Amino acid sequence: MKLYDDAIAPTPRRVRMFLAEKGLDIPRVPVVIGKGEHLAPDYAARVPSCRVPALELDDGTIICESVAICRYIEALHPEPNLMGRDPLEQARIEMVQRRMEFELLLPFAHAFRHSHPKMAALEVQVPAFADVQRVQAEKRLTVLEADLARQGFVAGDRFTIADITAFTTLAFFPRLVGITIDERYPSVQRWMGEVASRPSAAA
Ligand SMILES: N[C@@H](CCC(=O)N[C@@H](CS)C(=O)NCC(=O)O)C(=O)O
Repeated sequence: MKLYDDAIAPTPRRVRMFLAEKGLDIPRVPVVIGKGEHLAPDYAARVPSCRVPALELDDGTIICESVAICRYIEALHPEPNLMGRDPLEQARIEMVQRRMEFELLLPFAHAFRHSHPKMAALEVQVPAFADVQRVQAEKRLTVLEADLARQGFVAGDRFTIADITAFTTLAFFPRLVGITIDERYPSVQRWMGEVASRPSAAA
């Protein structure tokens, strides 16, 4: 198995954190987005979406999409559990994980991709869309603040894949889109500090 990985981009970091939580170390092949390596013909032949991360199995099978990769890893290495132990918990974690992806990550990612000069080569930028998405991101932060004021982690009382999605989002995008996790978000700050101190955050 090997993981096609970019050291800076937030989505591959989701998989690296997930693997680190499991205590797994899969060989990594760097694909540097900043150098356009994800668009190179040999990578595009393997991974037609030209995105990272991608997991290549020993028989050459490619799995794209960070959550699909995590689900595969979770099935192979169930402990420590990050995606739910029974059908109800799996549904609850998936519910929150999808909300973190669609409602938090995507607004931040769109705001970044449609406004940051470094993304101009990869995106047909629509600055007004970035502005709208920035507002959405701030609104979702407020909801997250309320959630984290009453529970320890994003999906409840224990660390899950939903925390990884939210943490890697908030560790990367806010300053790039002019949003500060400031005193308006004390519970988000508390939780960010706790997740940042987990060994997996170094991944
Ligand atoms: N939904 C995909 C998103 C993958 C993705 O967009 N990765 C970014 C890096 S964070 C990428 O490869 N960007 C290259 C590009 O935009 O051309 C996943 O979860 O794996």
